[in-house]
Amino acid sequence: MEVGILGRSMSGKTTLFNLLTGSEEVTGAGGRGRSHMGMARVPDERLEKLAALYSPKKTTPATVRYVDVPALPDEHGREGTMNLAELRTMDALMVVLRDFSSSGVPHPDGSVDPVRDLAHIEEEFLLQDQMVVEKRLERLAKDLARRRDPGLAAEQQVLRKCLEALEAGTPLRAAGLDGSEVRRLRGFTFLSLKPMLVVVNVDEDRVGEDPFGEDRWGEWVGRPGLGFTAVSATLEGELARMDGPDAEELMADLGITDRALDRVIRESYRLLGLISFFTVGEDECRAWSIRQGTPAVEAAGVIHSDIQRGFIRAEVVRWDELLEAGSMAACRQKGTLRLEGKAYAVQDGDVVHFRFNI
Ligand SMILES: Nc1nc2c(ncn2[C@@H]2O[C@H](COP(=O)(O)OP(=O)(O)O)[C@@H](O)[C@H]2O)c(=O)[nH]1
Ligand SMILES: [Mg+2]
Repeated sequence: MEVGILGRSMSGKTTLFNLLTGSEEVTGAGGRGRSHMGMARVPDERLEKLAALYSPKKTTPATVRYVDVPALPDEHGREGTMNLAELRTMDALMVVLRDFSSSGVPHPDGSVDPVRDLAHIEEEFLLQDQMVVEKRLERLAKDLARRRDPGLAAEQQVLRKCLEALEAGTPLRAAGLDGSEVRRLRGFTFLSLKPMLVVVNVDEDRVGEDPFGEDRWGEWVGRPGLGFTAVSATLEGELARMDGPDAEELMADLGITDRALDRVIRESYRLLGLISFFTVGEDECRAWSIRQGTPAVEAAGVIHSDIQRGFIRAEVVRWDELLEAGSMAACRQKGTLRLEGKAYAVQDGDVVHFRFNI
């Protein structure tokens, strides 16, 4: 599962990518053109508390994989078109919008306007998706004239619904498609269907404010499949370079209680449709990523294919019930430890011990 980072050049993509993933890629004009991949750890208080109970040798959080996808350079080496081919391969997108005023950093359009920049990107996505839909519908009409094929007819029906939405300026995320329709569309890798996190990179002195309360954001906030968060890449960089206590002092001075980067990662994870279950023990406490609704036997396979193959049952307890009881054995005595079968849909926050036999 990958999140592609996109946006205008000099909006802070690479700065944020480095902070999220602990990378050291070149920022500014020098870093243009090439994309790079890195992993961010998903901050999770539940895992930290479980680790405090078990004092394991190793604690392994869930991760989100980010790809910094800059625009393709034009023939003069300046910002060209979006790298749509690469963005199409991503599971979710994170668009970085410049809302900081620094005169030292030129905006490619000469003025700072994050809502305009977002609208341009969305328009381009709609246009690209519409071209794909129209081309496919033409082909389908020809094929269906030659032979009736129920599969193709169903595809045509879904694509007509898509075309109607796109012509009305509605991204496919918000087109009211149901699960089976979305599955049918998977092969098209539509850009406007991808969940998207909108990250507004604000001036340092505005970190305490909520920019999305402003009128200009009104028509965007609350749209399906979109998440919104504000960060100051500069401030996050300063906090990252500080020791824990110093960082906390600065945050207290600024009146902020949580780290914007943590919010970005958690929100990315949510938009990817991922939830975490935990395994615990003296060797390792670990968070594992699954999609909502994953049956226990498949969740077992995320850990190891042998555990999936030899699955007998899952012993499950909620993370907070385990913390309260102090051990799996105590949960068993209290009756909070459940025995679940293959089909059990593993829940976010479940601590699972798989019984298996190979
Ligand atoms: N003042 C200010 N400058 C920033 C901020 N974020 C990034 N920059 C600067 O803007 C320039 C472009 O940043 P970069 O991350 O390379 O942008 P990219 O082209 O989107 O990858 C660099 O010189 C950064 O130091 C910010 O929040 N505030
Ligand atoms: Mg860059």
